[in-house]
Amino acid sequence: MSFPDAFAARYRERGHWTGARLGTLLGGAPSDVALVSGSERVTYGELDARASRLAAGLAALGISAGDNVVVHLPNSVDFVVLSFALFRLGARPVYALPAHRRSEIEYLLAHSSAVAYVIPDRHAGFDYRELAASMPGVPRVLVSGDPGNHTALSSVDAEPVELPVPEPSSVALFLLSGGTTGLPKLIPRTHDDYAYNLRASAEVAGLDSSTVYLAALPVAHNFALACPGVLGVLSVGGTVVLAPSPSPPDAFPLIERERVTVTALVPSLALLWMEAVKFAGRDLSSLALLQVGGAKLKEEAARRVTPALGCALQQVFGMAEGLLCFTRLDDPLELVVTSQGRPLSADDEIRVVDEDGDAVAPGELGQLLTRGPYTLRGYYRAEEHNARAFTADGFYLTGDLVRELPSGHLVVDGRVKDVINRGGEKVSAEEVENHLLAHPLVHDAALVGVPDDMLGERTCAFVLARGEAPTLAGIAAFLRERGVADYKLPDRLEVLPEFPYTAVGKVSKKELAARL
Ligand code: OOB
Repeated sequence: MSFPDAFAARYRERGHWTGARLGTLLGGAPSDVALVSGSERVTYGELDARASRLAAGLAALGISAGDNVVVHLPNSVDFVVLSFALFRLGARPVYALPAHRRSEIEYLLAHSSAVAYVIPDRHAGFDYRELAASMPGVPRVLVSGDPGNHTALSSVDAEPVELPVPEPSSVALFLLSGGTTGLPKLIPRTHDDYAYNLRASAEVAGLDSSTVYLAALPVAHNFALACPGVLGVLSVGGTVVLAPSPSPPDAFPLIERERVTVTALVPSLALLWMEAVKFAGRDLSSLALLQVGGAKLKEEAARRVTPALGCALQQVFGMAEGLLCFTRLDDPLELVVTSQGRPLSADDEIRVVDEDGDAVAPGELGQLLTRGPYTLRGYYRAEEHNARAFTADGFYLTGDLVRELPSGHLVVDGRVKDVINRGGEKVSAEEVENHLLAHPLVHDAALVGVPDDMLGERTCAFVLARGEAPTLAGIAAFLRERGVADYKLPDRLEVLPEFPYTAVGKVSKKELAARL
């Protein structure tokens, strides 16, 4: 589903959509350093040349505009080169997270009718080649690193060729939704809308060619990819330092060595960094800005960021579906620590509504609905779900409960969607419940969020047993066997004789949560 003509015309007229294509958004001079990964330094000239050669190589394999490719790479030079190659080809990366496993990947490959699947050899102790080999019907596999029995990504190489230029209004890539029902939905992002997303984000974060950005979170996630993330930094000619993980032992030496100026974290990692910095003995003085988002940053923690890390804080409330809210660099400190920012674009439209869909009084809590120049109009191949996820006039129902301040800033305060936000990683209750129901000892299951100081929330699986009670270890092993990503495994298990029900006969998750 694309943007209606009248809206597209408006977004062009207002200068948001410029006709830019993502494949050409490299803002540095050829000799400037674009990427740093371990001991490797890649200049803009090299990045540009490598992307062109890879695009030509992919074209020679028969991959062309409109084809979908599942990209399952960690933070690496190949991730960036491949992304630019696909953008130039008009082929569309479907960005899976490194933590995803067989259950998620099988679904993504099938649902997107992917023509190729790109993996690392090993990452974080996991062999992705074995994962690829374990899936029947997997399309062509390309491996970054040692290919084993598959094809090496490095062998996909050809003299650059003239390629048809993609339409700016066409889909450039797919992001995954945190999932409100069952498996993740695919979010189509166009060249027009995503180019605007990253350009406006770069501006609001104050980036320029002197920026050194540490990509600590997975770059397959919208936040580290384009808010402003890797793409935003490259578009203004800055340098991206790719961290293998966001842990202080990996990240701090990189900040010190490369004089990193900006990075982005989820709240649980910000808390961890604020503790670790006391004992790390590392010089983080180059850091000027820390963006925090993905889950709610508590006010008390927000107040500690600048004293602990010596940098400014920018809260980011965003979603892969589009809408991004940022606190501004010149906002008063009180707003920066107590709100989740205000919309990025003057043309982001916001509605805060009650259960009947009617606007609440100004300042009251309600569900956030939004429409705008970089917010999707429909998920990919999900007609039925789209009918529920959008209003008739195209507003997306975020599932988040917010309060709007007179300044236009939003305070996020809960949600109506059945998703548990585990330190920024979104766990769809329905998806996990479906896996639990397949367990031979589980008669019924409900997954509920439990407040947690570090992660914000953890998960608790409530189950009704079929005879013998299952154990947490048994459940975890069973879900792993089914190929479910580790972050979705329940943190806690409670076996009950029966569930509490609501008046209409639904399992009362509210009451279950209250029992913990
Ligand atoms: C980001 O994107 P997603 O798609 O993984 O998750 C979106 C959801 C939001 O609907 C909201 O429920 C929650 O994550 N969220 C926050 C938040 N930022 C995201 N809840 C409270 N406070 C915040 N600051 O998480 C994402 C995408 C782009 C930039 C930043 C985060």
